[in-house]
Amino acid sequence: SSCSTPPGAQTRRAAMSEVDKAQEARPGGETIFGKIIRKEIPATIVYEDETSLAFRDVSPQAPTHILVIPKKPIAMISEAEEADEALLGHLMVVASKVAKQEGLDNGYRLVINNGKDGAQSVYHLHIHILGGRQMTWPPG
Ligand code: TR5
Repeated sequence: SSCSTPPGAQTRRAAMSEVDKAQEARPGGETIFGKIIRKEIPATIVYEDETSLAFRDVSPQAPTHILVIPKKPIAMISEAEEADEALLGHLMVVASKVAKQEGLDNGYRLVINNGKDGAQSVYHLHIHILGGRQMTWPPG
C-alpha cells in the first residue's frame, strides 16, 4: 500500500538528501570551476565578490575571453531556479562591469551554452564575455 514505507527508510532518505545538500553547499561544487573558486588551481581572476567570480578563459576564442560564474554551483542555466533570480541578474551586471573594465567600448558578446546541443563542456554555469574583434552572426 502507499503507507508501507518503514519509518526507518524515510529517515535514511531524509539523511541522504541532507548529505546531498551538504555536498551541493560546498563552495564552488565539484567541477574544475569549483577548484578555481576555492583557489585550488590557478586562474587569472579579473573580478571577485561574495557571490561571483570572473577569470580569463584558458582557451580564448577572442582577444578578450572571460568567464563570469556564480560561486553557487548551479550546473547550467536550465537548472536555475526562481530563488536564483537576483544572483543571475547580478552575474549580468558583473559581466557588464568587467567588459567596461576590459575596455570593450566597441561592443562585445555574452554567451551561455546550455547542455549538449548548446555545446556546454563545463557543468558549472558561466557567462562568456567575448570581445576585442568583430563577432559574426549566426554563431557556429
Ligand atoms: O563550452 P562551455 O560553454 O562549457 O565553456 C567552458 C569554457 O571553459 C571553455 O571556453 C573552456 O576553454 C573554459 N575552460 C576550461 C578549463 C578552464 C577554462 N577556463 C579557464 N581555466 C580552465 N581550467 C583551469 N581548466 C579547464 N578544464
